[in-house]
Amino acid sequence: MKDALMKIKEQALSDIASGAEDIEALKVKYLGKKGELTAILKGMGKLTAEERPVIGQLANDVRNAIEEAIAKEQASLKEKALAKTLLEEKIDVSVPGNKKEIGSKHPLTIVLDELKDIFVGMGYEIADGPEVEYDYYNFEALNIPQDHPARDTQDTFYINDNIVLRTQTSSMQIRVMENKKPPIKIIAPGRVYRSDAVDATHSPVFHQIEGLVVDKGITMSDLKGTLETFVKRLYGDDAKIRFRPHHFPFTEPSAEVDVSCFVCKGEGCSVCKGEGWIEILGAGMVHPNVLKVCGIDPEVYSGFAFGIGLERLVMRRFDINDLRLFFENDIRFLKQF
Ligand code: 2NL
Repeated sequence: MKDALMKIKEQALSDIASGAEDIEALKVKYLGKKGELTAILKGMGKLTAEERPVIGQLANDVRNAIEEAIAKEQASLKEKALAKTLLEEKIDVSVPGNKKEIGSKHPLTIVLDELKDIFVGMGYEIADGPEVEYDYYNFEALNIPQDHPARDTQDTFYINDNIVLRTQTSSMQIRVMENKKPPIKIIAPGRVYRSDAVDATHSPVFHQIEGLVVDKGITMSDLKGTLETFVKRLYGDDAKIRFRPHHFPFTEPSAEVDVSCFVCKGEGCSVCKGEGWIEILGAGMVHPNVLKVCGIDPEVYSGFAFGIGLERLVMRRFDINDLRLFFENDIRFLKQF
C-alpha cells in the first residue's frame, strides 16, 4: 500500500509538472471522489491497527503534496495567461492616433440658426410642418385666386390637382392660425419648392423664413420696429431699413424691405450695385381675408407677416456667387465654414 501511495505521488507530480494534461482533469484524476488516492484509502479497513495510522499519515502527506503541486501549477498558469494577454494587448501610445474628422455646419444652417436665435430672443416660437401641402394651405387660404400666375404649373410642382410641394412656408402659418387663438407670434423656417431651372441664381429647392404676429392692435409700426430690431441684431446697430410699396395677395398694405448696404453703409459699392440698399425681405399687414378663413375676426385682430429668402442672405454674408454650391455637397466648399 505504501508503494502504491508513493507511486501515485510520483506519477501525479510528474503529470502535473509535464503540463501535458489539463490541470483540472488531473485534480479529478488524483484527488477526486473517484480518483486513485480515494480508491486506496477505501482499502484502509483491511489494514492492521499498527499499519493504519502510518499509512493514514502517508496518504495525507501524499494528498497535501499533490494539492500543493496543483495549486502551484494553477498559479503559474494564471500568471502565464496574464503575461500573454498583456503582451497581446500591449498599446503603443506613441503611434499616431486615428483622427476622426468632425464636420462643420452647412452655411445655410449657420445663418438660419442665427436668425432663429434672434427671433426666439424676441419671443417668437418656431413652427414646423409639411413640405408636401394641400393647394388650400399653399394658395387658397392665402388669398391667392385660382387664376393667379403663381399657381401656374410652370412655377409650382403639383403632386395632383390639390396637392403641391409648398412654394412658401406661409402654409404652415395658416395651419397655426387655424389651430391657435391669438396672440400668435411665430416664425416658420423651411424648405420650399418652385419649378425653376437650375442656374447660379435659381434652384427648384430653397429656404424661407416667414414670420407672423397676430394680436389685438398690431399695426404697421410694430412691423417696422420688429424688422428694425432684426436687421440691427443681424448686421449691427448702424443698419437701417427702408420700405418700398409692393403687392402680395396675402398682405395689405405690402412692402419690399431693404437694408442699408452692410459693406459701404449706403455709399454705393459692388455688393449693393451702387444702390446703397439691399432688398432682404417682403412684408405687410395680414390681409383680412386670410384672417377670416382661419376663423380670426379681422375687426378684432390684426397682424403682420414677413418672408425672408435664406439663400440670398447667406450668399451675401459669405460672398458666395453660385446658388448651386449650397446643394452640390462638394466637401471642398462645405469645409470652409
Ligand atoms: C417674400 C415675401 C412674404 C408673407 C410672406 C404671409 C403669411 C401669412 C399671411 C400673410 Cl399666413 N403673409 N407671409 C407676407 C409678406 C411677404 O414673403 O418676398 N418672401 C421671400
